[in-house]
Amino acid sequence: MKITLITLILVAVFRLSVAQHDPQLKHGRTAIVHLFEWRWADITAECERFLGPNGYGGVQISPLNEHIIIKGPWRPWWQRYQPTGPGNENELCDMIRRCNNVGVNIYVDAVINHMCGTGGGEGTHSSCGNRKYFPSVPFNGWDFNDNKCRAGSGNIKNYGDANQVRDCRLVGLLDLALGKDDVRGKVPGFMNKLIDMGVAGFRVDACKHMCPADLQAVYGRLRNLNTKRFPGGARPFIFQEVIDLGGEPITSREYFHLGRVTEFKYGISSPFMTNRPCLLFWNWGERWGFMPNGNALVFVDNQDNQRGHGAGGASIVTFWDARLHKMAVGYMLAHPYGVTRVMSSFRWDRRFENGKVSELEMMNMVKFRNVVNGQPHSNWCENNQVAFGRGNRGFIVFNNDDWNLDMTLNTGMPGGTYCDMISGQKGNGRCTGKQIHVAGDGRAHFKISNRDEDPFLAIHAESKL
Ligand code: AAO
Repeated sequence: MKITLITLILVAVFRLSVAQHDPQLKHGRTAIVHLFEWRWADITAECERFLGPNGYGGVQISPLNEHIIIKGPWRPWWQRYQPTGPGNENELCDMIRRCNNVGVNIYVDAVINHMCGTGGGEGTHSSCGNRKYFPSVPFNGWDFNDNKCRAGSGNIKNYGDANQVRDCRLVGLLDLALGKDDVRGKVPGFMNKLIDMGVAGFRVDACKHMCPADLQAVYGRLRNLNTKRFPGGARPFIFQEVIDLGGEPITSREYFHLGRVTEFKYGISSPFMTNRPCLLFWNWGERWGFMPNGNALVFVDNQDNQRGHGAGGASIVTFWDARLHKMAVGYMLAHPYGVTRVMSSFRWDRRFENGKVSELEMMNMVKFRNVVNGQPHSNWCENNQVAFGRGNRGFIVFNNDDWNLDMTLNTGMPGGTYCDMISGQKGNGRCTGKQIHVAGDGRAHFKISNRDEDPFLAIHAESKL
């Protein structure tokens, strides 16, 4: 009996430690897109119309829990991050089923650290407020950390104090006592329902504010993925939001064994935002102090830092500078490091969160990433003109200088004529955009004007005529 118990524990720990890092992507797909604030019906349509046919691997959807309604002239996006109870999964079924049908996974943004703000207000489905009473879960006053918090205000004031960060309220949000078994027993139930419906995993919000041991207890209660959609024994993909730019007692490393972690150092050091000599970018990745490749979930910007919330501030490229943003996202999708997430957001007037969703899609670069997956990374650069190859399967060239790029470079690719996938497509045996002729020795001549709308070129094995 004793040996069996030890074996079971070891198997459980091993299963937990290795498998939640795998995004469970299908059919050679490699990239995730964050359809931030998109309605479920629009996501379903996008999966079938665009994401499935163009090789996207998955969608991160916004939190689906019941949430507070912020009264006022406009509904801020962040009201979704103030739960008042579990979500109404029925609205999700169709989306999850139809996206899975076209090879696109669904990852749910799970807000499990807290409930709504103490400001109160009416929830989408139930009331909220500092009474700490949430009948639809149910949670009551005993299920929060207020008695553990040592900060006078009850809120986190000092990120240098790990106890405050873990036991006090993040921006006033009622902090759940996940250290209590009956509290953390209620979280997996909500997540397991989604797993049974066919989701592939979760972005877990505000993990810095939860103890790794508590998260391990929650994740350990998650079922394997639905075998109608995924292989037997497949674990839900977990990517944990931890903002770690150094200088705080809580670090990303504490969460590595539980799943992947968001690497915020990646976005703020995008080659197109730092004026560091390009030669330094040849080993951009772990050698720059980023977390190990197998732990990283990477992105150029996210819903927070494109708005000045969270980390990164002015050193983040966003769609406000579309030219730089497209190059930064193109660089990310061409580069081998991490599991990549493209931000699909919406423009808004800086004064209030309004406006229509407009997609900044990099579908051809997603295809590029799929085609070069697993290939080594070579590098060339001069000033702000950067190029790199991915084995003999792909090559990309950027001109971020104030003058033209006019170079012959060794692509490492087989000779032939290739369609540039930035200025156009390959279709009906011809290129709709620029053509690149690669000689038998792999060398090709590239010309990129610094006045081009998109001053970069990308070719890959499947864009060859
Ligand atoms: C809203 C209102 C609040 C109000 C609250 C309750 O804005 O004024 O008090 O409701 O009524 C989102 C919005 C929040 C919103 C919230 C709830 O962004 O504005 O609050 O919904 O509606 C920390 C957390 C991180 C968190 C980030 C925003 O660690 O997990 O704050 N992000 C997630 C989500 C986010 C969401 C929540 C969490 C809450 O992505 O969308 O909030 O569910 C340092 C720390 C970071 C810390 C930041 C906070 O970062 O290291 O851990 O993030 O400070 O600003 C440099 C430093 C970097 C530093 C950064 C910012 O870059 O190197 O370390 O500066 O100071």
